[in-house]
Amino acid sequence: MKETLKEQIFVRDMATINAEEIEEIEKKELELVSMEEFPPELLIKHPLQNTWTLWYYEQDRSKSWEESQRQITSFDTAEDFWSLYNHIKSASELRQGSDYSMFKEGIRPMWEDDANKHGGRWLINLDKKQRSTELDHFWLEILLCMIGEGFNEFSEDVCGAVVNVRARQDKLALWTGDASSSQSIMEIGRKLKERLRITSKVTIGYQIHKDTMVKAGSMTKNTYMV
Ligand code: MGP
Repeated sequence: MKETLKEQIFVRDMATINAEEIEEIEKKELELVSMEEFPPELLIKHPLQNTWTLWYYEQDRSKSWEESQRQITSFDTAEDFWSLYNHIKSASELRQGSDYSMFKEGIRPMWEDDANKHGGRWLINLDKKQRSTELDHFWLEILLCMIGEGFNEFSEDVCGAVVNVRARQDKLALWTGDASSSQSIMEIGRKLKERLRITSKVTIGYQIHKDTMVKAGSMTKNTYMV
């Protein structure tokens, strides 16, 4: 039974999938599990501390950057995270110029949001060959670290994460809400490097959104580094 459903669920083009479709797929899956008569305790989902929203951005010259950000769906259990993750394209399969963003519910993945406007991001630049070796696994690890509140007492400062798939170089970023909170930022940066197993020889930088916003051609300066 399950096989049949799996066969029907193929990786969808994120430009066309919508929240109702995802809900429908999840409902069908749950019905199948119930039909196999698992005891009810095995059907209880594991709640997450926060509700998270997945966003998708695709370049569209007829729309503004902001209008091109599409809210896909929100989830608040571990099972619903995996259900979503398993049904969408991996980051490395996205069209170049696209982004995925995953933010706490209520925070838009943009500098202008109240939760982001005083914040910044830890940025990881990948070189071209890392798209096939590192991108998907780094992105998944960042997502798991966020939804599992893996930054310990500093998890509250985390707003979300973004992956930019670009011809020049792909980028991964972890956004935090208060660029003046140096202890929290440094702890989050250290944890991020540890979780991704980035060696101490490689340095990553934290950039304040206000600096990124106004950069003109040149690189944004790093306010913190680990
Ligand atoms: P980008 O998608 O973050 O990086 O920003 P990319 O494509 O690698 O380009 P680069 O500038 O880093 O080399 C691309 C452009 O999208 C920005 O220059 C802005 O015009 C727009 N943009 C990106 N972000 C994250 C925002 C945002 O938060 N708010 C608004 N208004 N525009 C944004």
